[in-house]
Amino acid sequence: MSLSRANQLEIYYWMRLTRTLDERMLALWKQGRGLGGTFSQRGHEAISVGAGFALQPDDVVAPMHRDLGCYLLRGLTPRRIFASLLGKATGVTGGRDANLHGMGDLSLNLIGFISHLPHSLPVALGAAMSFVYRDEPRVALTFTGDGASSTGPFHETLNLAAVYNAPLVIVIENNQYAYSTPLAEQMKVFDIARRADGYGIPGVIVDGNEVEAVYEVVQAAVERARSGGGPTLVEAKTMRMLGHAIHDGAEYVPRELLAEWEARDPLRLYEAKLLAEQVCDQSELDEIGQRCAVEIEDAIEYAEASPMPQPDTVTEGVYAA
Ligand SMILES: Cc1ncc(C[n+]2csc(CCOP(=O)(O)OP(=O)(O)O)c2C)c(N)n1
Ligand SMILES: [Mg+2]
Repeated sequence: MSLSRANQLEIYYWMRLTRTLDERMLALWKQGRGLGGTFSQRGHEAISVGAGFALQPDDVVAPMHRDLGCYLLRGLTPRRIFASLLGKATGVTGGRDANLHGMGDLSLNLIGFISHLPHSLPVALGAAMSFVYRDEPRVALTFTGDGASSTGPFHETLNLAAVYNAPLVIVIENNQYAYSTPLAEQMKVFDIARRADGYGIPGVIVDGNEVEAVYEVVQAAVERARSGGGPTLVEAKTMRMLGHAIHDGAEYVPRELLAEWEARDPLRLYEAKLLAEQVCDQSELDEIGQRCAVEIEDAIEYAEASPMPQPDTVTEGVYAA
C-alpha cells in the first residue's frame, strides 16, 4: 500500500513525538526527576514507527525497550508513559516498576515488554497461533535485538513459527551492540536475516533509518502472514546512538562510528525526504514539532502531579505468592 500525504505526516508526527519524549525523558532523569531504568530510543524511531504503522488495530504487537514509538502509535498516551516512568499510580502498571518493562495494554493489542530477552518472541508466537486456531485474519509482530537473536528462545521461536506457518513477523533491531558487546564479538554472520535460512522462512534486510523502507518491508511481511504465507524475519540495520541505558556513557563505542550514523539520523532523513518531495514545507514540520513539545510537557506535568501508589495495593495483580 502506498502512503498518502496524511500517512506520511502522521508517521513524521509519531517519530517526532518519540524523539521529543526521549529527549525529555533523559533530561528528567538527569535532573533527578526520573526514577528507574531509562533506555534511549534515539536512532530507533524509524523501526518502531515504520513497523508499527504497518499493522492493523486488530493485530497484536509485542515491542521491546527501544520501541516507544510503537507504543505511542498503538495508543499508549504520553501521559500514561510518563506516569509509568515516574512510578505513579496513574501509570500502566499502577506504579509498580518505574520503567518501560511491562508497559502493555491488551485493550490496545499491546503486549508489555518482557525483560527476559527475547521472551516476547514465544509469547507473540502464542498470540499468532491463537489467531490460527480461531481462524482470525490477524497477525502478531514482535521486535528483538541483535544480542537477543543469539539466545535459545529466538531460535526455538523461529523454528516453531516456521513449522506451524504462524502469522508472525519478527523484526530484529540490529543496532550493532548488545550492551557493550559489538556484533562481531557475538556472531559470525553479519546479516542476521540469514538466520532465517536455517528455519526455511524468508529473511529480509532493510535500512532501519529509512522509515518508509521499514514500513514497506514490514507491511509486505504482515500481509504475507495474514494471507497464510507464514512468518518472516526482518532485519532492520541501525545504530544505538547512546549507551545501553542512561547510566552507560558508551565510551567503548568508536566516536567515528557514531558520527557516521548521526549523519543518517532517521528523523532528519525523513524531514529531508518530505521536504525534497514537497510533501510539506518547513513550517508544517515546525508546527508538528510544536504540537509534540506541548503534548510531552502536558504529559510530564500530569505524571509529576499524579500520586504514588497506595502501599495497600501492593498485592493487586499478584497471581502467586
Ligand atoms: C535473559 C536476559 N539476559 C540478560 C539481560 C540483560 N540485558 C538487558 S538488555 C541486554 C542487551 C540486549 O542487546 P540487544 O538484544 O542487542 O538489544 P539492544 O539493547 O541493543 O536494543 C542485556 C544483556 C536480559 N534482559 N535478559
Ligand atoms: Mg543491540
